[in-house]
Amino acid sequence: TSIRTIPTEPIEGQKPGTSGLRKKTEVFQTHHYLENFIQSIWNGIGGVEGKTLVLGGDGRHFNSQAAQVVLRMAAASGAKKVIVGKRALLSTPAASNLIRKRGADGGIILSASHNPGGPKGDFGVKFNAANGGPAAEGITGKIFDATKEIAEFHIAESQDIGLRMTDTVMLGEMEIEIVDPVDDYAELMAELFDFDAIRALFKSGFRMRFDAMHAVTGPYATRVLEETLGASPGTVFNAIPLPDFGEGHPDPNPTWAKQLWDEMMSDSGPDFGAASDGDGDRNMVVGRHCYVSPSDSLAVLAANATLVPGYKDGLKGVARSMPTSQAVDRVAEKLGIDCYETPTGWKFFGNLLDAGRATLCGEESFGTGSDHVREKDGLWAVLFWLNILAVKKCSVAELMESHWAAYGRNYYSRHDYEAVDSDAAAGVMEHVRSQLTTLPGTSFGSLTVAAADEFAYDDPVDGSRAEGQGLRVLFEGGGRLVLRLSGTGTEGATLRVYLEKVETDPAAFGLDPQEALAEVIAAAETIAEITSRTGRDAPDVIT
Ligand code: VG1
Ligand code: CO
Repeated sequence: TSIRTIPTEPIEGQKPGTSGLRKKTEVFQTHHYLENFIQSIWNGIGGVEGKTLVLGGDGRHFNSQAAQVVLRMAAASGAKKVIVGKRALLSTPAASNLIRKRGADGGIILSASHNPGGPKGDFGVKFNAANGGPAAEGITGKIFDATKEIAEFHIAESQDIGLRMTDTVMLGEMEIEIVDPVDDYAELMAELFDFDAIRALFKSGFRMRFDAMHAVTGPYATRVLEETLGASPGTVFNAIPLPDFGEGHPDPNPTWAKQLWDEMMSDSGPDFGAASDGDGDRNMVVGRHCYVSPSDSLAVLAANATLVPGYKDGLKGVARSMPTSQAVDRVAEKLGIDCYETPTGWKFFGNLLDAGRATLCGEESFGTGSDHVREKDGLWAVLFWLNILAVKKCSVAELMESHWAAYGRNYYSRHDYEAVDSDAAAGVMEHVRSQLTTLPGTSFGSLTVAAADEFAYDDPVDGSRAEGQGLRVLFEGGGRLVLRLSGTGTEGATLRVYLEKVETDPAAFGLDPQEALAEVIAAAETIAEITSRTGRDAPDVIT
């Protein structure tokens, strides 16, 4: 195999965001765009010579072609081996698991996660480190620096490698091991959960629906839920991964998983519903007539963790991203364990998990995970719920009611304003920032501001500091208003407004969150002037 060195020039804007580099697919397909970024990853991590990497993606448009480029570039730069999922597929948590299990030096995940795919959709590339987790800020910073200095890239000349069968082949000196993308992951799930109990639950007539959203979790969910645990055939729907996700938006929430939602809100609906996103790291869980907010889900998993074999000895600690509701804080308090508050993005949980300070982590954005891998994990969260329900033998609604009765209810919602003019969105943030010192003591209806700040995080493990991680307005009594700009979008800016209110009166546990949060929502509008500054009179997505 001959190796070609091709001169190139830096391309602007290749800065990794909350979770890797995401751009329109057609941008990734323009001349040398992908090659520049991959070479910059190699350069930013000190080269890949002699290293073993894991490679896979969520199957979206351009996944296969991009995987071939990564293979040729890994070979050209002297990588020893690449372990790649069959058809270049790997869910994000499965990739994380493979990196750890095989002791690989890192991995490349080809995904834009919950963003739509297809020729007109989005594509993305993420680098995960040897711990299996998304590269920390120090590394993504070096990768970004490398994108600004790149002058050439190296690529092996070769025909496309056949990835349709498990096999081991060579590309020049580099070994390529093509593995079944589901096997190792399914094994890990069987170690963590009581599969017999879940099997018995399905046998007893418990009905479930899992919306794989035509994304990567289809094969994983079908194997584990239907083939291994005995859920009836057809439990998993939209199960075949498609390059454009069936023209859908692979984001598991009430808006985009509409079919599942409608089934769950019907009287004759199944007992339990779940959905996962493009790359399989997000989850939504819903009971019949009972939506579980991701923040509440994290709290429920923490409170019931010892019912599950993998966590029977208890939790070392828990962690949540700052905008995630404080429901899990109440549980940690009761359990007498530490609760960490990190910036948005899974990369901030890595050190806490590695250091054994936290066992469970979660984000309000439908992300939950544990120290079994270093990514959030959609199907894992669903199995955790099934295991708890199998032990407690109650409905999702009953479980939520008893949880709130014990801990109180943190009403929570996120309002997203998508593809907003970037300057207008920056204006909203600046306007709120300018009030941070004057807000404390001010009242909005019955709400009084106790404190306001811009969130910064000092990592307790390595001492690194992350600043500018969201604006917080904290109300007396525990309510909060948080604003931040998305770091995963590819069009204009997405403004995220996070709303929380703590309710301790059992008589008020049954409200619609939007009603319960009305005062916080009104305060957000007054403080942030969203309507007048963005020209939007309602959010695009409410979760
Ligand atoms: C969003 C979520 C964040 C999540 C990230 C990646 O980021 O808010 O909690 O970690 O997506 O999730 P942002 O910057 O757009 O708010 V995934 O499943 O899209 O990789
Ligand atoms: Co995802």
